[in-house]
Amino acid sequence: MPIRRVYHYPEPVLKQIAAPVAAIDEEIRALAADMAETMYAAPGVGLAAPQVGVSKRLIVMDCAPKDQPPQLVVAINPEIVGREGESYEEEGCLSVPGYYASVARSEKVTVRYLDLDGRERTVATDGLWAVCFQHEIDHLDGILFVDHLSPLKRALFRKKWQKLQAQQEEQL
Ligand code: K1U
Ligand code: ZN
Repeated sequence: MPIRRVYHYPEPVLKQIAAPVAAIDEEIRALAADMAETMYAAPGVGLAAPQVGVSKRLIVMDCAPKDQPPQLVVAINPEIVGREGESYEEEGCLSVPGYYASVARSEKVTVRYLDLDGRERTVATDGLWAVCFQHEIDHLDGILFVDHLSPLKRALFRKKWQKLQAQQEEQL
């Protein structure tokens, strides 16, 4: 189960609308296993297939608190089927390392998806699970959390990102 490269902004694959998974076969099982390992190694609480360069509708997540056992969720072709309330939480993204910002999201979301056995599941989520589902499903639609920022904050982000990139190039 190799750890895969995480693609960073502004890689074009992060802007594409990912294709539905047509069949849950060995390739999809291997991709899900690699993504879980990549997420835990990062470390992160979620990862979407486009972030490892695969434009398919598959996400992995584990938002269990650190003092509780891991709770890996693999969601294939996930869809938000219900929303309630509003929340405003700070987010990060493994594809935009070093940048954090508060984003307006629904407070609770109900999500329908297929698990790795092809069973349809519907889960009602809140807290970090709800934020993470919205963040990861956005990735499948080519949307990054910085796309939710106001035009002014997005312009500041682009400036800061260019600076971070320049600093990294200096260090190489
Ligand atoms: O999709 C991603 O880029 C993963 C991202 C998911 C996410 C983070 C915060 C709010 C919503 C969605 C991350 O996991 S960034 C890393 C992170 O936030 C984290 C890492 C370790 C422990 C707890 C959080
Ligand atoms: Zn992300």
